Amino acid sequence: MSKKFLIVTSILLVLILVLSMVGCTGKTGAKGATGPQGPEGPMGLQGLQGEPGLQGELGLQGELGPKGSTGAAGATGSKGATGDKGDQGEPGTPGATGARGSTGSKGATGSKGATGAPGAKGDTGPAFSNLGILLYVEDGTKEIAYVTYVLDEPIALAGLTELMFFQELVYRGYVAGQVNTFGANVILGIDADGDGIYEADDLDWHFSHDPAVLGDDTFISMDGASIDSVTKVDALTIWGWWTTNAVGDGCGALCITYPVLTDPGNFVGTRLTLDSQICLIRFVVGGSPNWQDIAIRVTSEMIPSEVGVFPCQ
Ligand SMILES: [Ca+2]
Ligand SMILES: [Ca+2]
Repeated sequence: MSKKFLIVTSILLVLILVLSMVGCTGKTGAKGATGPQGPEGPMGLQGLQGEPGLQGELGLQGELGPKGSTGAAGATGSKGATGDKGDQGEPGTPGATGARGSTGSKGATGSKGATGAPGAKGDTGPAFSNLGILLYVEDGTKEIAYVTYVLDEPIALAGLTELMFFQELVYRGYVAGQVNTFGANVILGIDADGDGIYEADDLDWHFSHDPAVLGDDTFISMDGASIDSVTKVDALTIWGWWTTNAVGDGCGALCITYPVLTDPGNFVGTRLTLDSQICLIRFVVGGSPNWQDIAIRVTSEMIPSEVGVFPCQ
């Protein structure tokens, strides 16, 4: 705008100067009438764009808005996962012992059981003649050879009605001054105190005559019948049965045949009674000078429990 204005102004001044120079030569005429107004000049050029203005200041914070209404309740949540198993608790204190209950009534007697089947037949035992036992002593003052038969059930004195055996002289040495003709002796072990146990060590007693080895029991002994070759002996008919005295330190002088032993009158001064029970039977060789370097075989129908020589060698 201002540039266009300068150009118009300059043109006007130049025109005025030229007109002045022309006038200087004549008289100055009358002042001309005012010319008509010139046409409007063209529009000036647009000015350059101004610089950007400075940034305005931050406005003030608005006031707090109104409070909102309460919202609707939320939906129920899903069930939680199961927790880990807890540790085991401490053992509880034992309870007090209960009182003992009353005794129940006695039950009825049961019925008798059925009779069992018969047992199998046992093996046939050895033949009578094969049961011989050889009894040998070198010096009967120091030893006794024996075979023992322990009875399955004790037998009362009066209950022994037979005691038969064979004896055979197998060997006999010559010993100066000794008769050496006795056969085997028989010993009956007696449970004198009735406790069911035979406690006497009758073999030891033949040498010791010590009451202590009898315990509370005793024995009865048959002195041997004489022997020459083979002899059948019915022991209960042999004269010469004896037992210990009541104290147990010597012989009770019976010296009778066996059946008389059942007479209580013969028990005086001994340990025997009518109730005395025989627990075992022995056949023996030895126990006195009457047996020297002699071997005798005895044979009976009883089954031996033990064979040996006392004292053990
Ligand atoms: Ca006894
Ligand atoms: Ca006893």
